[in-house]
Amino acid sequence: MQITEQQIRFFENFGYLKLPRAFREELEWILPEFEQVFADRQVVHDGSKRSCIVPFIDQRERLSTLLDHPVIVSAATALIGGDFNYLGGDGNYYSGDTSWHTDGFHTVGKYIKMAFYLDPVRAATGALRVVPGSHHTDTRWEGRHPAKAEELYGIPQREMPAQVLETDPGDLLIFNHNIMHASFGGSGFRRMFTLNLCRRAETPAEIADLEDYIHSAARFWLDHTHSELMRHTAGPERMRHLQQVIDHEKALPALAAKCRATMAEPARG
Ligand SMILES: O=C(O)CCC(=O)C(=O)O
Repeated sequence: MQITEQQIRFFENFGYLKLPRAFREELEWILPEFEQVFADRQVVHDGSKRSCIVPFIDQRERLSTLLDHPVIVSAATALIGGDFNYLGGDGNYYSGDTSWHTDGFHTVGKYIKMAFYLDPVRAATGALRVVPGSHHTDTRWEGRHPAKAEELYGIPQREMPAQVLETDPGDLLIFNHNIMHASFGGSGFRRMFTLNLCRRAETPAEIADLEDYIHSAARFWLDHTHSELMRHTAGPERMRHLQQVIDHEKALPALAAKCRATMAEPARG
């Protein structure tokens, strides 16, 4: 599947892209592998609050190969360049609504998320919704503040003008980390996992930003961004997407140790 020039332009301008049925054939192994990660980690989700495992695809050899998958590689290459970095990702059983937020806010570099929703999700049942264009770094635009919908516009958050990205299992969603996103009405058992990727950092400002991102994984009590399994099963192509992160994560073990000493449990997102 090649990403077209029009899709690249759409992503640049609106901050998201949907690739319908991109992983339809792989679903027959992705679904049991997803469940197996939760079983292996003995995480029993009871629907009352989000269950989250980080990094996620790294937990299983076969899931790790998603990073080598032609759709992932060609989409990432088109959107952020062929020497993109893999930054880990999460696997979730979501529970209920997710209010409006961004995944950080990067004024340098380019950070994207690829999301696999493993249950059909519609507008009223937990489909991701985005405020198109809200990833642009002009922070003066008040459309970037849907979390203040009540205060700014006198409407509930779920009535903010937004694009609802309804998906079926096998579809792939890609969005810029800066974009405002949310979901409403999802069940207590909504399954989804992600890969976070960024453009290779080149300038000192981009490298500092990459290090900040890497260090933020301390809240998950991680000493490394990627698992041993992910690294040890990597061929040279995959290593291209791991190496810059490995080179810039030296401070992570000490930061994770501090989090272990001060937090009751690893963060859930
Ligand atoms: O699906 C959801 O409820 C939210 C997903 C999300 O916020 C994310 O992956 O960053």
